[in-house]
Amino acid sequence: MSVPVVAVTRQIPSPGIAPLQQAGFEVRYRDVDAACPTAELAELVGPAAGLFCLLSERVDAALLDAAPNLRIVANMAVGFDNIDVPACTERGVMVTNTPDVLTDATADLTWALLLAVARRIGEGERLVRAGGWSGWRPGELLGTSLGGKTLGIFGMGKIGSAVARRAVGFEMDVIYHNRRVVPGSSAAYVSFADLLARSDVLVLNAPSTAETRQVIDAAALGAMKHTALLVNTARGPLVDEAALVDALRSGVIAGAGLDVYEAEPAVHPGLRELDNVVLLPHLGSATHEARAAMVQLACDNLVAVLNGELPLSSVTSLR
Ligand code: 8YV
Repeated sequence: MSVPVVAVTRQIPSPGIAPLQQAGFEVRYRDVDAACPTAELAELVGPAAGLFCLLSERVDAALLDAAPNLRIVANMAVGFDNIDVPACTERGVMVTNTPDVLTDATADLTWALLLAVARRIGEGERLVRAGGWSGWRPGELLGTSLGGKTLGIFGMGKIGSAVARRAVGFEMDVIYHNRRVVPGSSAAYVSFADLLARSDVLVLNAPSTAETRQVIDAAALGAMKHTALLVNTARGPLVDEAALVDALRSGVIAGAGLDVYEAEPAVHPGLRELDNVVLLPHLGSATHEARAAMVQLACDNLVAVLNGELPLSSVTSLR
């Protein structure tokens, strides 16, 4: 029997490709710390039965047609908006993702960003680093206290729920809006209009889909409190970035913390000019522990499917 070929699109952290080699696969490893250009991707994946890919690679019908032996696309991410799932399903290709193992890391980062915005940590750090700090002043860089304020969560899945759990320690009231009510949640379900109107801090934790695209547009921003803060650690397309720049410039809302952008790695130039926004380079799951577990889970999914077993975490269910 021939050995299955697995293509890995870019350099991955420890444990790397070891689990795939241990499984006896032939690994085509593009050991480069940069996204794989489209033309190179088709060449890399051509003979593969399994594809290990990341957010940075677009898996579409054209790529699938260039890889007729493909049986599984294992995305090293919980989000899978980079993959044309119906095109995979039509061709009998399983799609898997890496949920759970990054939930806490992403919820922690959401809070890091939330606190950075509320307490103006970016501005303070820049002041000290630039040598511009002249000593303690009672009115310097005053931020917003969180206790007793309302945290609004858009998207109450695993990450949204983990963000909500952390709010207890900050003594915030938590409300949320979701496609459906989440049984057993201690947070209160509200309409989207109420979420916008009542949140002192609005956190986005929903996937990027046709329904969530630009859910935060000029009208939504206009419905928020002037004192409100927006935090996005989900996906950039949930926010109309140009409208957000206008809202931050004109005081429609008070501040924002962004880990994700509409057209990564591009960042709207207006955002970089503003002091009331904290900008991170998509660090949600960036801990040694979470990334190692993501690599392992993506590899485990590949091993399972290529050995004729069910994957541990699939996006599609193929018959
Ligand atoms: C990943 C993420 O780092 O899992 C996701 O959906 O956004 C991040 O945790 C990134 O997608 C890597 O592919």
